[in-house]
Amino acid sequence: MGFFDKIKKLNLFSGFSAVDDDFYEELEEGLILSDMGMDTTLKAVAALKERVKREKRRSEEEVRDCLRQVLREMLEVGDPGLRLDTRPSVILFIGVNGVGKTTTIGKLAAALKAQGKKVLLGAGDTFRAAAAAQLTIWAQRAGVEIVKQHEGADPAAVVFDAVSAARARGTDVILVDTAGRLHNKQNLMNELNKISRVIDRELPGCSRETLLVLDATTGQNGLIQARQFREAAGVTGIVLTKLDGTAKGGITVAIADALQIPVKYVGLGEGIEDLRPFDAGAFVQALV
Ligand SMILES: Nc1nc2c(ncn2[C@@H]2O[C@H](COP(=O)(O)OP(=O)(O)OP(=O)(O)O)[C@@H](O)[C@H]2O)c(=O)[nH]1
Ligand SMILES: [Mg+2]
Repeated sequence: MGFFDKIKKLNLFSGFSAVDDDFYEELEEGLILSDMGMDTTLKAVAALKERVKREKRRSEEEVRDCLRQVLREMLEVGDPGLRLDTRPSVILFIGVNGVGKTTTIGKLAAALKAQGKKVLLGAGDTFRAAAAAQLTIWAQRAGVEIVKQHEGADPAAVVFDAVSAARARGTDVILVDTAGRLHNKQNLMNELNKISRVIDRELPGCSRETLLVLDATTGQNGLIQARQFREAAGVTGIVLTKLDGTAKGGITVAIADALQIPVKYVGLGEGIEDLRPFDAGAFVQALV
């Protein structure tokens, strides 16, 4: 069983008898039900019609294959890899509360360590005491170092400390956790900007990723969040969590298409192994 098999296959071809208007209508409904959203669904179906006609496809398997290709092209909107060229490089994790930021950091720390990289976690979520405690557990599980301060500390100061520690210790990658919830949205955005400025100042020219973590089960709501964060924080990639067991995998295409930001990782469970680099080909194979 491949890793992406944890994604539920969409039931899109149950009523297939021929490529006709009924088929396309049902397909549209199926895609919308999978949280692909109206705009992206219409775009995908139009592209499929065009392709099926051009390539004279008829059988269910041929049309299925065309759909896979259409979705794959819509998913490939940028480099899905991480840019980690400098020592240290920095990856900032942002997103609203509960989406899976801290868990994703733990999983990614373990994966990067397994690649031979020296990893340091920065506990930039100082809003709740429990946040640093949770990240500490993940640091232990992954066998990596962590820099933290007391509850209520300035997250930018934590990042400053993490950068200093990373320099002193020859760390390859710093993974920075952030708070998902603050007193209000403006506070949150100001805080992210401040963190960003500290990184710019302390590590000019460093490789840097800002990964927006989105919970796949929140559907189109995730898109709204993504738009807000994109404007405020210069997102370089998406991590889509909780794709395990949801029949809403279409949200992945909606996000890539609507935001034109590459999905870089997907979370398919709560365990340390349950994170994978995003592979559009394998993903559409599992989805369709
Ligand atoms: N099924 C499943 N659960 C996940 C996945 N990723 C995270 N979770 C769970 O989602 C819950 C929230 O995860 P956290 O990592 O604490 O989320 P967070 O974004 O750090 O939340 P805040 O710190 O409150 O902003 C936890 O119970 C995780 O185990 C995933 O890919 N699949
Ligand atoms: Mg957290």
